[in-house]
Amino acid sequence: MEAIANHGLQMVDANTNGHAPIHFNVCLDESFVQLEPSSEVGLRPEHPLVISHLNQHYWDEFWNDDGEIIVLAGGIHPDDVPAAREFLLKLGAPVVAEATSNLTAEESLLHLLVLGGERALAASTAKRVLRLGAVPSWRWWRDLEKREEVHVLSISRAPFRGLARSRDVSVVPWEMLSPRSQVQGPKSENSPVPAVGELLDSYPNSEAAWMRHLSRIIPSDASVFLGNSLPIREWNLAADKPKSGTVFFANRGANGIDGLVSTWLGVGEEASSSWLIVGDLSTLYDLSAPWILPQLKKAKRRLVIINNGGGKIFSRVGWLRDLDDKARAMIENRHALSFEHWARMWRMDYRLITDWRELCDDDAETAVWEIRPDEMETEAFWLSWK
Ligand SMILES: Cc1ncc(C[n+]2csc(CCOP(=O)(O)OP(=O)(O)O)c2C)c(N)n1
Repeated sequence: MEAIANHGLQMVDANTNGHAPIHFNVCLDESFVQLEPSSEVGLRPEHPLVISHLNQHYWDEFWNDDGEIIVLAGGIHPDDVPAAREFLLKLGAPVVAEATSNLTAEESLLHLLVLGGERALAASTAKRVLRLGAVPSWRWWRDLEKREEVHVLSISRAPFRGLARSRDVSVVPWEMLSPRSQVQGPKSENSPVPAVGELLDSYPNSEAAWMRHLSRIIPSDASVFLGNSLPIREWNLAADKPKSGTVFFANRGANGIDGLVSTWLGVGEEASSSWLIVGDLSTLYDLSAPWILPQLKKAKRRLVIINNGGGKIFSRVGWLRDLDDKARAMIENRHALSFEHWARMWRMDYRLITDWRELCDDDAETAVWEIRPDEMETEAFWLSWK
């Protein structure tokens, strides 16, 4: 604290006598936090975005290794889809594709796509994992941290490994996917598809089932932004195959749930139909985002909030589930807010939808659909899907 005080701490205490929250403005100057690159900071000798001898070495090492291969694909820009498609067809290994891979509507790849998400991954016996695109959102991927015996290679436009440095995880640049890429190796068999469809039929108002309803109503050529956190996972598990021309985006990275509504408005600006499927807490983090609407082109925009009354991802995290209800309520930031007045404030159409049979589109320009999934059905769905 002393160190901070010496470097320009401003304390804004509006005469609260310590009985109310205190706002600290911590002003750090550059010399204190060393924002400038310094010659003393050890930079990696090879930049992962440059094709180099080291990257070639990682690449060869992977393909010269033995063992079945499984591909995890996610976060691939639509412009990069043709290269990914060509490569995957040549490889012929099973692919677990997130919606954001933009590969799930590719007819030519359907025979390679593995459905069933985490469940299919849990059954995988692959000894080599090839990540294509951004860091995957699967729990199974994160658990690779502890599985040193699995050889992981990432092919990505971003240099992030997505697993800790304790693991030998290599990231090679996207450009290595040239048509001349040599790929070979024993392939995993496509595992049988676990039947999620029947469960979704049984619990049609569960959160996962809402993803399927939404995927059926979203038209061709739409731009769809999946907001963190459960919507991404539930969409990957439950959505139908997208209609042709649908493109998917999501934010994966340091900013977390900040600015999701704004990012969606920017990413989908050129689309004639632009959809955001987002959690309630994430929406609450970005309430000022719609200020820009009057400056955007006219388009159909659907801001679909899955309002489950808080950050429910935390009720799906193993060790948190065992906490007492008070602690969980605090971590989830439970609330009973409605988004109606917020929607009206920004002159957006508003609908509250609690039953899947009420879901239908209309001619409104920008509309907020607040979906309240059935909590009991959601719980029952996850208990059965385990
Ligand atoms: C800026 C930021 N703060 C906090 C987090 C931690 N975080 C991850 S998911 C989440 C809750 C999201 O809640 P909601 O949008 O309601 O989605 P749900 O979990 O219910 O699907 C939080 C707080 C984060 N990712 N980013």
